[in-house]
Amino acid sequence: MSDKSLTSKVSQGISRRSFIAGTSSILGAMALAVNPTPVQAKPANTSSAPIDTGAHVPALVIGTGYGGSVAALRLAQAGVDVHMIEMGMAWDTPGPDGKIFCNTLSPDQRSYWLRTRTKAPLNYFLGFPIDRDIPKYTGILDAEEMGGIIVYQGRGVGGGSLVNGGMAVTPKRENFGAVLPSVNADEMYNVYYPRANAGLGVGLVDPDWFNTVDCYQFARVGRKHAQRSNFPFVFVPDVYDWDYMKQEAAGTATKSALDGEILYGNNHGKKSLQKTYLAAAKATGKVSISPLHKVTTVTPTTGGGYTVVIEQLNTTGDTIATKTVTADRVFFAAGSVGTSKLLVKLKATGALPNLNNEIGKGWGDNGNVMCGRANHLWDPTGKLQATIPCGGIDNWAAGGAFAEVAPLPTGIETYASFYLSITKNPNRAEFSWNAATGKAELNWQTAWKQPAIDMAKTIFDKINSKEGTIYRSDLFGTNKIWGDHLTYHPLGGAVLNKATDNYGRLHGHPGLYVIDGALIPGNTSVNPFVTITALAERNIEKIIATDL
Ligand code: FAE
Repeated sequence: MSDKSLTSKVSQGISRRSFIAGTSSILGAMALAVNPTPVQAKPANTSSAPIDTGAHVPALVIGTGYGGSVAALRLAQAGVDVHMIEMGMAWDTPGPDGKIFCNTLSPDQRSYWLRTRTKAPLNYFLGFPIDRDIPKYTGILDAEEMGGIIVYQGRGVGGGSLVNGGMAVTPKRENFGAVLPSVNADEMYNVYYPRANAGLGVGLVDPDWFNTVDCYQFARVGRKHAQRSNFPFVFVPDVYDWDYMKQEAAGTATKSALDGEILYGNNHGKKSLQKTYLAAAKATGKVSISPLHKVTTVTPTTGGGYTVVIEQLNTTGDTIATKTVTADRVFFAAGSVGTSKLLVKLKATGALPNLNNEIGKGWGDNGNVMCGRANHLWDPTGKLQATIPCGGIDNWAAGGAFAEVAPLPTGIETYASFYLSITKNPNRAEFSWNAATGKAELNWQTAWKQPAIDMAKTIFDKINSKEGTIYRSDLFGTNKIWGDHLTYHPLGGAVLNKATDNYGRLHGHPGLYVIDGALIPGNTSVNPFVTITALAERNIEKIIATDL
């Protein structure tokens, strides 16, 4: 199928007007027009019957995040029937309060995946812990504790797109060679990044509006401090519907980003995958989704294809049925951690004995580290803060850090500037199978964040010195400056051209593919989901053309 026909087909099920042209760099993105029209598609309805035991499907996709959604849409458009298996909930039905998602400031059972207490990334304020008890439930955000790091991930139909900040950043082209060394950059920047940006509905904040509106005062303070220390401040595209946010600010639409909604889902405004790729996939009539279903085993079937064992869960996480189905092809799109954990288990237990020794390797945290700065009283950051970040400080070339100016939407004036830095941290970890516990483990060490801290300091030590300010030490504990205990951006574990061929085909087992963040060797230099989407677009196009 040609690029042109694929591009034209993405718009089936979604208004073509809702798409804008893609971008090839952060700076280039500043020239983008603001998306004029909100996405028209309704969230994907996942109420079709879940998969039955004994079923046979031509293509089974494990996970409904970025990689899985791209694979499902493109396979369906090529005429293939697809079934997607998702361990999280559908997130298409309002709760008793009339809302699908709960608020960041008042988390209830919907907030966390099978926890009895919240595990907020920023878990202290003024030195006091802010986590609270909640009923155990298959909530939307998983804070998965993997040895020396907590890996935050979205759970539900839409994967990470349900919980993330929507920052949709294409790496600068000069950095791409280090991101995906075996991939042709010309193809990515001419074809697949634009296609991904269009499919995701990426847009840029209106700079004039940004300059005046209360809810971005925190970002304007961030810009002022960056520029006074001679760092470039760049606007960063996002998948939030900026027209909708203007209406929120004007008081003519129900508030979402301006009401603290983000970490546990946005009820309005954010163009999650449910409104873009998954809506288009459902509109083909060839894609079904089984929420609250978790894949546990994949083995070759005698005579060809694969046998897949799936556990059906209830909302407290118990297995209520075990189903066995067969598939001609299986796409691993369970996210970097989900795909890596499955593959190391399947290799070690002999279910997929021919997988190679690269499985589980090359895992990185995208160099994530967070910090806050205490501003002077004449530099308030505003008690109303949009939850959607839209700007960053670029010191990648000189200091190895790209810092997004993040909101602290507490509803009160904090005089704090808050940042998530993506750094060039070179440390990589490996998943392995522990037969005694029956679990996959990751050997990341907390101390491996030190290079990330050092790189972030190239920005914030300088700004603090220039402004006469200090780091906040009350946000991640008592007297703790750095949020070095977590990542939002897990990448790697089944690296492209190592664990797979250069298009995601797993070595040793024809018909098995990896198509998610597990392919990317640990760092994208910016926020990762546009790169995950673009790589999936590239790989599925090749797979459809040559394997089907
Ligand atoms: P992902 O979206 O994680 O989807 C995997 C899906 O597979 C999930 O829905 C899982 O529930 C499901 N799954 C896992 N195991 C199984 C199994 N065994 N059986 C069935 N289903 C399974 O994967 N990135 C950005 O670019 N910009 C941002 O602003 C940004 N902010 C973030 C904020 C937060 C709080 C978090 C958690 C992440 C953020 N990210 C951001 C990262 C981004 O969401 C992430 O890189 C992508 O979602 C990864 O996409 P994948 O397709 O690899």
